[in-house]
Amino acid sequence: MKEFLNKLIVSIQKCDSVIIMSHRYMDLDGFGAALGLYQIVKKYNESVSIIINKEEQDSAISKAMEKIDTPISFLTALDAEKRVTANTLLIILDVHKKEMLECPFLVDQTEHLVVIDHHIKGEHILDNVSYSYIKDNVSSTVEIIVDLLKLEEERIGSIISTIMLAGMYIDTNNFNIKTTANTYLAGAYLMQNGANNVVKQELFQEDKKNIIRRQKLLKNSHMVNKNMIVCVLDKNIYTGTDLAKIAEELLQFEEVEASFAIGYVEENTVGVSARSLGKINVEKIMKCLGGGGHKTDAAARMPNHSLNKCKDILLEILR
Ligand SMILES: [Mn+2]
Repeated sequence: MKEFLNKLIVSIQKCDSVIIMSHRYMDLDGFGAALGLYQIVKKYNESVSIIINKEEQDSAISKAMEKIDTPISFLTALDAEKRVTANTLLIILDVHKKEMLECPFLVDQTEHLVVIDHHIKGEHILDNVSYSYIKDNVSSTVEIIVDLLKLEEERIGSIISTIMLAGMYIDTNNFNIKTTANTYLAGAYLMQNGANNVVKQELFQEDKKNIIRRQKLLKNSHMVNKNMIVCVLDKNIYTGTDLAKIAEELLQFEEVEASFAIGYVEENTVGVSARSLGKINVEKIMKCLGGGGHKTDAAARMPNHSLNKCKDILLEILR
């Protein structure tokens, strides 16, 4: 890791500017990691920005952004496209597949590409990466960034520490999945830097109506093969985040090793969100539906399909 950090610092100093980018539908792990890394980059290069997408923003990230009390340069995809040159260092966080990036086209516009990720390496890895740090035994990208911050002996503010801690909570399902001694040490470091659990909870708070609506939908779920659960939503249109949250909640049910939430995300387009505790590879299953993702966390979108038809196809694959 020390070697990686030294290399990264050289790249940061050598390049004209640095752009940090995560995956589409960025989550708090990607966002927290970006904010933490920003603190390191800023020390060596003043020209650093983080790409955000306000149109598809997670409500927790919108709340987090309102709380940030230090100047951070955020860019839209459009701004980034104007800003990027062949001598821009593009650092990609929490993802290593081109098709999942917030702005996949940026990758072809620079010669300096670094990836930091904690997902199991799949096919379609970005091909023009200069070098990378991909460790799939680490809980979250935030955990990797905390280790870099420790090496740099860099202190971070209370709000950013809180957002980073929230990212760790998301990716570990409250320190239950992929959690090691080092995960707790990273959490401890964030607490030492002023992370606040009350503020963290505020980031996760949601509209009461939303939560109740989701809880009601959980009733429409049934077990498949004794270790998987499928929840079929009603005919209303839901967001990808709704589906993901339902799939996550289903993992709390006894005997469930993998969960699937299926519902309309647009008229005539059905979305499926899948989660696994680790044994069942849901990426493989989502690939059969034309989707993708990671072993424990994947999704698919099926245009021109009815909900019933999609449910039947999914059940066929599961059985
Ligand atoms: Mn992550």
